[in-house]
Amino acid sequence: MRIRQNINDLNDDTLLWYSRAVIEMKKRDITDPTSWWYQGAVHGYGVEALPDFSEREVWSQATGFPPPQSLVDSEFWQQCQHGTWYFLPWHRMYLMFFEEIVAKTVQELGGPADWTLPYWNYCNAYNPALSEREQVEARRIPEAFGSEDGPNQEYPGLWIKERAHYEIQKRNVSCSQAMQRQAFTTEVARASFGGGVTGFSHNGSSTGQLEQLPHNVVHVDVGEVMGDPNTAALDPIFWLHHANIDRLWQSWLNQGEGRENPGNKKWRDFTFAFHNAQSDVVKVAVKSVENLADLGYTYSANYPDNIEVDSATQEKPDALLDILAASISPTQLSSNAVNTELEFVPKPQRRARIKSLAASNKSLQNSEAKQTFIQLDNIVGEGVIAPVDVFIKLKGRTERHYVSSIGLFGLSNASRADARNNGNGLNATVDATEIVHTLRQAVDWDEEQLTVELEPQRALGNARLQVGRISIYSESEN
Ligand SMILES: [Cu+2]
Repeated sequence: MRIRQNINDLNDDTLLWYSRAVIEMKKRDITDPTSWWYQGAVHGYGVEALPDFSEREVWSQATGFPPPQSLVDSEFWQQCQHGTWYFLPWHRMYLMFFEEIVAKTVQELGGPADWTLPYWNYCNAYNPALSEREQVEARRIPEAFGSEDGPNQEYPGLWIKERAHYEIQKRNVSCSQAMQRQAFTTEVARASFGGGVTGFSHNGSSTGQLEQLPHNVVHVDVGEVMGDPNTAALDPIFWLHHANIDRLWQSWLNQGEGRENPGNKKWRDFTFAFHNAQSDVVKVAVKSVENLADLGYTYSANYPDNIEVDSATQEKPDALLDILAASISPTQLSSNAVNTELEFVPKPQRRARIKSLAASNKSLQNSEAKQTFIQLDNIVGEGVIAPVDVFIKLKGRTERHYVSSIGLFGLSNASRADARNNGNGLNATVDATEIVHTLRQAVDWDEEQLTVELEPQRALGNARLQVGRISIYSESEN
């Protein structure tokens, strides 16, 4: 049984052999399924010149570049599943074959036979059992991967020039919002744990909470190569980030209380094709990877119970949601905060009335709070954009209230209409239940004064970003 370890707890040669294997795999030709380049292209491939970032510049470093077009268009490249309920199982399979290929390479180089992928546990930035210093360390790219100043001399294979940040902002590594979700998938709101029901979805828009935060947000906070799905898997830290996401899936199941994988045959029987370490094609069904117990590896630790979930509110996956308000024109983002006023649905047409609760709900328990979601649709743009913070604010007031952060991973792909994408952009849902519940209890609360504010965590540079529609949904009264 392989045990995937927390990278900050390692005290053996795992990273030394990882570094050597990366260097070896980079020598292999881009057409070789066991090469670093081919493995990266299984996730995504593109040679676009984006504002502030050139995919071509990254890919042109590959041995054997440019690849034959037949390979670019094959059923093995550009397969990553995003914005879909296949996000978790596809990435699990991807990691398993990658780990097998690295392990075989390590062995060929004279290393141990049981090389195992470690995980990067940034969730520990919130672990109260750790010291302040350890919490900060948890959300920094581990030092073996180098720093802003260059590679770590002992582990040259683990460095990549194109990273925007080594220290991830604390709000961007919050894992508890995902862990508290109860439904793996839900058609009511897109705020599920594992993503919405879709078919094969290379750049989908039914993103689950685990995929949104921390997954997407960490991708775009590291930025550059990691911030673009067409290059992300070329950064050696990618695989440790995904090992942590894979671990959180199992930890979520272990929490019980009704948390389970979809029983739907469409999910369970869906198959994906990969190459194993012998370069043979292997077809894998989702149901064969849904439980770690069947897979021959496990993690050294689960997501710990001492990290408190953000909210004490009770999720009701079956609740009906009514639309309360929506923006009437697209919101153009700039590097500064942008406030969007919303048009409220006329009251007779609205069943969920936040205001009607205002007077009486001071005594309401959190568990009785009405679920409220902010939905951002049709997010289009170009470039690798920093995480975007979402706030709510009452008109005429200066204080704003943080709701969550979103990462627009895959923005350029999703905004471009071509054979693989419809060009409608990305969507994101954030859970505003807790903050709206608190605000409702304020004396002068008036729901119709509610505005949504969006602010990128860093300047946009030459990148551009537009949110087509912002809307608020709340749980129906009946
Ligand atoms: Cu990813």
